Amino acid sequence: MITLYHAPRSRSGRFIFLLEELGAPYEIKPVSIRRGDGSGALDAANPHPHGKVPVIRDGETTVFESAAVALYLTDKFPQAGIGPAINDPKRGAYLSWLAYYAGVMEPAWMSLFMKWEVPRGTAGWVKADEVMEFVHAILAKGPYLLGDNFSAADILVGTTFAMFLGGPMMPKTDLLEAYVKRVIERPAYVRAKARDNG
Ligand SMILES: N[C@@H](CCC(=O)N[C@@H](CS)C(=O)NCC(=O)O)C(=O)O
Repeated sequence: MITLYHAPRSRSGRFIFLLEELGAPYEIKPVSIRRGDGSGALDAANPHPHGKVPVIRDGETTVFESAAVALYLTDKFPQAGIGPAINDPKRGAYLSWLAYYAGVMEPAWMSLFMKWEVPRGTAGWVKADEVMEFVHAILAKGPYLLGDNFSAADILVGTTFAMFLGGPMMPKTDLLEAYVKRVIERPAYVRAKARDNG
């Protein structure tokens, strides 16, 4: 049984989506988090080192950081086929997208949001428009980041677009809109949304 530490309307909602896709046995443990608007509080029941979500527990194992949680779960429940296994030719692309999401995409969007200059050669990530150009080129070959295979990388990227596409950080295009639609029309997303809101 996987325990997902979850706060409504946060990054942990994506893991309800993933767990539903995987058909994994799971329970949700609601925790409070400190919100950007100053509401909320640290929760002593949350095992995350900084009081954030998502975190999962699997027996004695604790995993935090979205990309790590995604990889752990898709490796643990391979039968769903949404995380290429170690010898799959798409494994490298899968790992790259998970790391790229955490290490390049999120910092790029946050830099734009905070109006931080991204110095080429030292920042470790690139400007948001370069990220969007790259994602666009990959999805033009689509329909998913790994081509024909929907993966947990689409859960991270697709749900982020679902939330922010059309805003100042992510200009809307027909191609990206169609991608978001493909991701959020999945029955597992609809079930997860109902659990997140309920
Ligand atoms: N890099 C982390 C970010 C997690 C994160 O910042 N989660 C937010 C909710 S969307 C949070 O828990 N914020 C509470 C806080 O910063 O104390 C991941 O991807 O898992």
